[in-house]
Amino acid sequence: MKQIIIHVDMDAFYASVEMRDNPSLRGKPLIIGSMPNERGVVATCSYEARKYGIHSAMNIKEAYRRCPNGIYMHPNFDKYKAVSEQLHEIWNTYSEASEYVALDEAYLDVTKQAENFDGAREIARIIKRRTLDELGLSCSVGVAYSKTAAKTASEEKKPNGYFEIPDKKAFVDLMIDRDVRSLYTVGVKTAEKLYAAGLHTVRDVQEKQDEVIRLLGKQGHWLTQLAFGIDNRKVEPYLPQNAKSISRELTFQEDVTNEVLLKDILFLLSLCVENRAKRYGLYGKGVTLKITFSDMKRITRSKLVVSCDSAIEIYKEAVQLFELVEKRPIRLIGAGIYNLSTEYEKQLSFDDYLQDTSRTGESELKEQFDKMQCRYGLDFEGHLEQIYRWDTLHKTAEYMRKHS
Ligand code: TTP
Ligand code: MG
Repeated sequence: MKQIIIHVDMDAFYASVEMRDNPSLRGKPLIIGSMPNERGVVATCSYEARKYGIHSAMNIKEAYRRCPNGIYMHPNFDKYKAVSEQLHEIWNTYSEASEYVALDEAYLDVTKQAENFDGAREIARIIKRRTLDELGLSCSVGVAYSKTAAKTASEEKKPNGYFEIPDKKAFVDLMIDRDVRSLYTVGVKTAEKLYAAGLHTVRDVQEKQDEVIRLLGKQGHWLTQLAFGIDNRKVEPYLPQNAKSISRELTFQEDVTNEVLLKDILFLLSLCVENRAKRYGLYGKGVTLKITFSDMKRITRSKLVVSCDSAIEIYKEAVQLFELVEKRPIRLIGAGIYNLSTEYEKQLSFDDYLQDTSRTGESELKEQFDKMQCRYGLDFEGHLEQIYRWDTLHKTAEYMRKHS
């Protein structure tokens, strides 16, 4: 079936929102992420900052070396989330199905509404216009016959871009002499494998299909299809229960060995996970613990549980997993739930008849809050909103680390 797909992607999203709300930041190299004196990375940066070679996921120290005069800011996720919801309203007006890929990015199936590429061009124009007029933000839009081509098109003229790729031939003509990296889903590691085998361009992938499949297996098959512009995937509307997991993690400014502190942090992370799970009405049938040690070795431990969405349950399971982990200095710790479902599944034991009243673990929760108040002198229970926020959670954790 013929499809017409729009891919929308906001320009320098977090940075643009901050510049919109604070005109003194406009036209300057603005870097959103960690602070230069902290550990961490760049989330994104303004196009002015990109001139210094700064990009998403770059170590913040490296960014600072390149641009010491830049303006550095922590992200404000609550704000970006709110903007994202306003964007969804605009996008949903014009599409049959909207697949949100990130806060600032979506695929829109406009096959019906647009009828043809002229119609899609008009929808794209309206979306760009409304995004600017109503939200004060610019975006780049691609219109194409497939998801990959639409994504490629939206990147083609960034920022504030518009580009069309009407059919496979147009896609192949555009891509044929480009580096394999320009085929989306080819990351650094895959590219290295291809380069090592002498395959550099999309043309090489087209001409040496067997070789690509031999090197990369299933992914190789998908790549050879892409090299010919073949991608029949449909736009999958976002449903919260399709999310694979809900988790939160935290990187310390200095490595931590204190187990009491680490468990207390697991409790705060569990509160954040609960908050998100409840917002979407989701239960997890598994709990995960994630750790990065000081030498960057990463581990994930997980455990199947009865349906769970409460902080105290997540916390208790995560602590059990934690007890089994080797004791070494820890750089990052995270907790989460997976195997999500919108249904609460009751256990089949007799105890469960009592469950609806005892399940929430009210008294255990209270006890944990009290213990932590004694340890750190902070009223956690009265400041849950701050715990849920990434930036204040970070500050709280650092305070706890210094006072433990
Ligand atoms: P992107 O759309 O990849 O980047 P962007 O919108 O900032 O810039 P561009 O104009 O190139 O599209 O990601 C959207 C947001 O997601 C970005 O503003 C910040 C966040 N993000 C991270 O936090 N870490 C990352 O590594 C990336 C890539 C993005
Ligand atoms: Mg973007």
